[in-house]
Amino acid sequence: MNTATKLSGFALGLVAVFGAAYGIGNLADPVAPAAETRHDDSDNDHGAGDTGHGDESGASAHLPGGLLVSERGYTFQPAAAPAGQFAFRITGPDGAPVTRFEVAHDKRMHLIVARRDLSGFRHVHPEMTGDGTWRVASPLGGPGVWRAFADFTPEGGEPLTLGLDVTVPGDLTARPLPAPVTSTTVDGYTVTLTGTPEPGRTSRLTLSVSRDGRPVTDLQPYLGAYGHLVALRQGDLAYLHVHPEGTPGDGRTPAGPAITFAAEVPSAGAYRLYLDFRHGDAVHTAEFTVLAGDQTAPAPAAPASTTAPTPDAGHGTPGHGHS
Ligand SMILES: [Cu+2]
Repeated sequence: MNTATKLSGFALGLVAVFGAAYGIGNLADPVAPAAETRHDDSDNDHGAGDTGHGDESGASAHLPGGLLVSERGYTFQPAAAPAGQFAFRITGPDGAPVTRFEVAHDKRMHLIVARRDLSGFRHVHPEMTGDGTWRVASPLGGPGVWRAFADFTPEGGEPLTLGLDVTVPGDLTARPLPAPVTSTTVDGYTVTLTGTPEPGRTSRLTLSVSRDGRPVTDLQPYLGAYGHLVALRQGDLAYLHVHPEGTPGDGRTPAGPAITFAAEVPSAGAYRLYLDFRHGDAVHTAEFTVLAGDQTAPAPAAPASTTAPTPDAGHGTPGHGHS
């Protein structure tokens, strides 16, 4: 799994795929020709990339990421840690802790946590000791049940995201999911979203960053990109990690203000989007609630697709007030 392979996937627009496959597996897959043939009649089912995974254990091959604590023989196991720390291991098909991981997006392990009510998102990078134990200052922000996502690639394997519930005891204050918006602020930045995710097909989502009314055009690379986008589905916290189109330093990708993602969500429903971007030598996280599918979602700001006509024009809410 190398960067060039991933970039070719990006160039094909196969950026965002739920679950184990990042849309690149078939490049090394001897059954790829069959996969392409099947793709013709499978109409956008996750894009071409993961239709050829005949070697993956069937049941979970098409699930979104992060729903399973154990998948393809890899298991996300909590480990004892002193107060204020979070520790875990990934055990492999042989039952032993895995100690060899590929670097993906600058890190061998991405740990994302969100409380089950979708509040309190954090994205951190633990350090591994030689016995395969990963440790990090606890990102868990307060009482409640948290979902921890370990996003990694075992050496020589496919990317995988496993999910684990972690309870922080204490009095829980439930927070309702914030209403859908197309603009939000964080740390003095305003981030505006255009585009609407459509279930089952790739949608372009563009996030534009400004500060004090001026577009930010000097975003700093963070983990090899100008932005990282995680989407979590309300209800089960299905996990989607989306990387943007273009790479810093490729000669064609501007350092803002817009960061464009190609995202595919697996179903209609509400999703919480978390955009990590870096500016002023600090990482900021902008959050949005979006609705996908046949709901009263805000209409895209511009025609979003050159293909299918909008099937549900009657459901649009022009002048809905988001701007
Ligand atoms: Cu990360």
